[in-house]
Amino acid sequence: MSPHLPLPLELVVRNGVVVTASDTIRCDIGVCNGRIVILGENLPRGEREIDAAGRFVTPGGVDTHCHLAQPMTPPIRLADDFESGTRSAACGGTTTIIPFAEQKRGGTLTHALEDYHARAEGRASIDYAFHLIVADPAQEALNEEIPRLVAQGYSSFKLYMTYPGLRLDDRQLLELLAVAKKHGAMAMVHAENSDSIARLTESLTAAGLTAPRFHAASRPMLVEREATHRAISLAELVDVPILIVHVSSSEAVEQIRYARARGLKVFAETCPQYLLLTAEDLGIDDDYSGAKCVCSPPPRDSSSQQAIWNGLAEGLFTVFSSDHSPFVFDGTSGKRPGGKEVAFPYIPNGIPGIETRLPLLFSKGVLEGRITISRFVELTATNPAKAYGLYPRKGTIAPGADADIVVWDERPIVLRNEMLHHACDYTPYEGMALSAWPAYTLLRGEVVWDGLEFIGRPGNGRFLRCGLPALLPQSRR
Ligand code: DUC
Ligand code: ZN
Ligand code: ZN
Repeated sequence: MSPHLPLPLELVVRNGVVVTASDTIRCDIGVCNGRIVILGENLPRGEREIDAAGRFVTPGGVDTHCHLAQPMTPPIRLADDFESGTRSAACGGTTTIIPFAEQKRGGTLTHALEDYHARAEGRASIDYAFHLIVADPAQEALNEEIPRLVAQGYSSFKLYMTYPGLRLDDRQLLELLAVAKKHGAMAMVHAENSDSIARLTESLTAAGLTAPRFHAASRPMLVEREATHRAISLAELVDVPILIVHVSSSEAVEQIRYARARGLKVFAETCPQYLLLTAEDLGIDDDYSGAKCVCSPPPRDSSSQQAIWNGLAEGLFTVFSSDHSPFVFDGTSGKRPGGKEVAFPYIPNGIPGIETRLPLLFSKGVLEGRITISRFVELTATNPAKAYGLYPRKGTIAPGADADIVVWDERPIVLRNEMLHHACDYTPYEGMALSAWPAYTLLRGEVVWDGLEFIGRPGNGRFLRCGLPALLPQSRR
């Protein structure tokens, strides 16, 4: 035993099968002051003990794409604020999130951040950082504000190629990619071709094709493929890494493969909805319940699902996030704005998934043999932490890391919305058979979920300043 080991240990997680992105080791984990201080066999008794009893133990999940408390145009409102959203995350094994602080056109990023900090303060029960959403790249933002914010720990920004109010043109994208290059930030890109979507939407609605399922027809794979290719090309021109978020389709996967084959530093993220839902979940007739699965990009078909699974298994994807963007189905503030069934262009985009992200991938990916458990850890914790400069404090189980830990319970579960802790009134995965759920989630050594109840505390989540991305070993990025 190391002579410098603080004794007694505050907590020992004993007899687990501890998994990191590279190893699977049967050992105990010793924790002091909320940090892991030792991994070893037969550690001395701790002040508190958790018996992992031979079960898998993985790093707390790092969900680097979720939307909480983001202001919307009334009556539309996101179902989850920082209190319900982080509670839900913790109960599904996630201990760090990076939601978005969205700049409004005419407003500053600094103002957006002040607003989002106030929304999180006193409410978050797990740790959090912020990505910026740059909607108004004026010279002041490009030359002064973004560089200052990157240095202050906001080292990633999302760029939208679609959505009124957010969409950037190619020149603006190039300017922002150049800023990312100069200051070492990570540019995240929402890749869909805006004008194509607008034209298709107009033709569909003019023909009276307004049911939720036509959302998928208004954003076919081609619009994602084209925008993905363009984003890759613009990043190549500037010579900067990018991360393409929520990749949904086999055609976008082809573009990522193309980029990798050219040796470009193009990273990709995907989400559970693109593995487990298809366009049929938006309705095979004009049933409005398909609105529950309206998100962008939309779910595709079984061959896209397979292409995404292949990409996850092979290491083509870097990050697996939830894109949690919850809107209630009933009531007036969500999928039925004002209490009415509306034409698909007016259905708020997004689905809940912050709590189900890890159990879905663990069950359908690891336990059904599609990905290894180390790959699961890499996709859900290690790489997200590296991509946004939070590693090795977050995203691994190693001495010096925060003691953010999940102990897995393998048992049959039928997923029901009533089991979940978000403020949304449905899950798109209702009735799905799972084979595991976290038995414990620990945040900095404190149990926040004990398999039955949320026992975290709003306000206990800490704001994290992100360093520069560290996905590429050979360079500072
Ligand atoms: N698409 C996004 O780009 N963001 C939130 C939800 C969605 O469906
Ligand atoms: Zn997006
Ligand atoms: Zn999103």
